[in-house]
Amino acid sequence: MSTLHDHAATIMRRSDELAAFTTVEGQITRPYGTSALLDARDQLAAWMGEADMSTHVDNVGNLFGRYEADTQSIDPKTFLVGGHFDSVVDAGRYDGTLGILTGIAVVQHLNETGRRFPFAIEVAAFADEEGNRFHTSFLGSSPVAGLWDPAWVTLEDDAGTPLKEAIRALGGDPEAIGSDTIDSGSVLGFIEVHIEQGPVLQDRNLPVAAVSSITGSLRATIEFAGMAGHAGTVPMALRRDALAGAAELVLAVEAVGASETDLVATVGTLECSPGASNVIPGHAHLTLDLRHPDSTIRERAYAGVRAQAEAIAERRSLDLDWTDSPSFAETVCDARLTKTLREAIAGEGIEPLSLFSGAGHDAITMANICPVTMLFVRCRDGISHNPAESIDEVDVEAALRVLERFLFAVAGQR
Ligand code: HGY
Ligand code: MN
Ligand code: MN
Repeated sequence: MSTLHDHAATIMRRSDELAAFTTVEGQITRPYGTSALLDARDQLAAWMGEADMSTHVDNVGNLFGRYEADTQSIDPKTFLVGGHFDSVVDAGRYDGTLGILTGIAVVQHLNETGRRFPFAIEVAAFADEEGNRFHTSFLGSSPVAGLWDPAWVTLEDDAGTPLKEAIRALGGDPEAIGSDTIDSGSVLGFIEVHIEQGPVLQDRNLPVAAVSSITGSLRATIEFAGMAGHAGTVPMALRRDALAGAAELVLAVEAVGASETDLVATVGTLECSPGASNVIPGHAHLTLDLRHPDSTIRERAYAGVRAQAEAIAERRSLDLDWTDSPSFAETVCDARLTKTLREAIAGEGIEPLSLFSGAGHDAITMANICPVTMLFVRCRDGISHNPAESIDEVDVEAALRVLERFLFAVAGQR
């Protein structure tokens, strides 16, 4: 029988093993719908099986491992523990996967010690949270939480591959996704263990903290079209340089982000074509990610960026194509569940701090069908969305202890 100390070591090892599932050698890059994602899912399913969970996959490609309730419980409800197993480009190895691996480890520990609850535990492994490939958010958890938009099946990635094809590559039926919503009456709650992705826990010398609320975000893909031409012969005054327009917008976005406390605004991708040193760029394509916990401020800032894009296009005689991407609203974690989580943290002798999350998480969508909470784990120097992402095994052990104690407390409340 393994202790939670042993399980923490297993999680560190498994995190390394999952990191090997990548589409780009030498990186961790695991977008939705790829064979790397499929292989990672198979590996997770195998680990779920070792923990005595039955597994199933839904149409969008999420994997669920179910650990049944005790035999006395008639018509038991489910408590969901989860995370995501897609990644950003050149990612770290803990963002998302930690929530799945801690869920599996706690279930395995419960199973090894012969304990079950008056509810089933399902470990939810979401197939797409980052949304990098199709410029989405929470593609995996959206249908689960009843927030699937059927129009999304017409989305394409930057190479023109339809989302439908990516769904089928994971074995799903694009037309059936809408029917995969979990009945909210059957779910008691959702918890995700996630790296903090910020420096506060390190600064406070704490291993874990509860999450009080999660920011909201607005996103767009933006295209400027001008006129490609000869870099040596077209006079400056006659140019319609799409990249120069995009460059102006990048700086405008930075200024908007800096204009208000807690507002952040990022251009994370910028591409131009045709892309040759002696050709004036005729097209520029960029993405906007803008966040603030208050929707009024967020929407005002977003409208401000759009107005600046329009003004730049007008002044430079460029065509502007602005497309709103799926965005997410700010979410407050459930007060009762988060109180239970704080008590579990205190029960482990750790000061029960609550943190705000500036990153988006599947708890946002899951809050549509059940109470949600999150446990943050300290990460070194707050670095995330970066291969240097790093956590300590001893903090993972603390997270496992808190998670298990939390589940016992939820069971005690039933
Ligand atoms: O973008 C986010 O906040 C998250 O990491 N998906
Ligand atoms: Mn992330
Ligand atoms: Mn994440």
